Amino acid sequence: MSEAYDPSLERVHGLYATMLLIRAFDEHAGQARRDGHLRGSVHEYIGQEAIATGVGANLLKRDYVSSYHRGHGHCLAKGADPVSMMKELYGKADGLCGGKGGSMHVADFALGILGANGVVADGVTLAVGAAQAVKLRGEDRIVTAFFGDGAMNRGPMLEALNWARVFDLPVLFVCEDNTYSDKTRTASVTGGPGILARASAFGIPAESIDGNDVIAVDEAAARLTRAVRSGQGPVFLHAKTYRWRGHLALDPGRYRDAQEVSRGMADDPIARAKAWLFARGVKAESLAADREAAVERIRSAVSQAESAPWPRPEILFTDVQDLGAPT
Ligand SMILES: Cc1ncc(C[n+]2csc(CCOP(=O)(O)OP(=O)(O)O)c2C)c(N)n1
Ligand SMILES: [Mg+2]
Repeated sequence: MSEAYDPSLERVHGLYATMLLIRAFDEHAGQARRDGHLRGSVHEYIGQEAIATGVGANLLKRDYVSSYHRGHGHCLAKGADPVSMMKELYGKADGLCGGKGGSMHVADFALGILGANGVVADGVTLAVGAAQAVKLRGEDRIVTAFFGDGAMNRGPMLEALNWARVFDLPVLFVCEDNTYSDKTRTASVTGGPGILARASAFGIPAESIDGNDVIAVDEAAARLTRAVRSGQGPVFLHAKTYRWRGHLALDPGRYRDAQEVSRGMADDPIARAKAWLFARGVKAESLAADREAAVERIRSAVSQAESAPWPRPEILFTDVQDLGAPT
């Protein structure tokens, strides 16, 4: 960690509150899917909150982010409204995407959120395309691409890394390494010396951090976003974490060793930030109240989403592209 980085109590407290909001959102989303209140795929981000939170805290409203199927945390950390997001998950008319996207396609262009994305690694190529537009137009913004360890084994990922380097594009690549690609241990299907080596092979500066330490993520993201903003081209952050739940809300995840899961869950990014704050004098009651406030905010978002109107059937035929002409 660099000497200059010394986060204030307020900053870490804010990071803690964001992580609580993300966790409360996904605790509800996962349960609502298991209870049959939501349709489609829901991928919980539980256990990985420090990454979106620490990176998001260093992004500006005008910056772009692309996300992937496990995307709720990235959208919330970039400032998406939890009520509009929850309505989107429930498929309601005034959800962020009019109820047409659902969990895997939340987007909010007004906040630079280019979208979650169900196709592994495709959000990354989208981010690089956006970064090329930013550079061609001479705009003062950067692009962050969030993706999983599994994405590193797809062809478009390698094209994206190459393109970003060749054109020195303003991209922060953030690989969230939660050990798994669906039901497969990623290491068992990955050749060569690993993720960092792959990014480095394209000439992109790359580093690994403890992705469950929100302070370490914030420090790295502050430094790396500064580097990207200065025009030096792409950088790559590899953040180690662990996926607490099954791949999807409906996956009980029984293919994993119970001891491994308990070890993973013992390293809780929220508990770690809480301990840091407690050691510096923040009262236990105040930290518990933060948790209750996040849960209450999500409870309210859910009740608004439940009572919101459904889309009209006619919207099925809007936003449809027909031979290049939007109809
Ligand atoms: C191109 C493509 N291939 C396969 C899938 C099916 N699939 C969905 S998620 C996933 C695993 C992705 O793993 P990772 O990128 O590590 O993200 P994580 O789910 O661990 O967050 C796979 C194979 C897909 N959605 N897209
Ligand atoms: Mg993974």
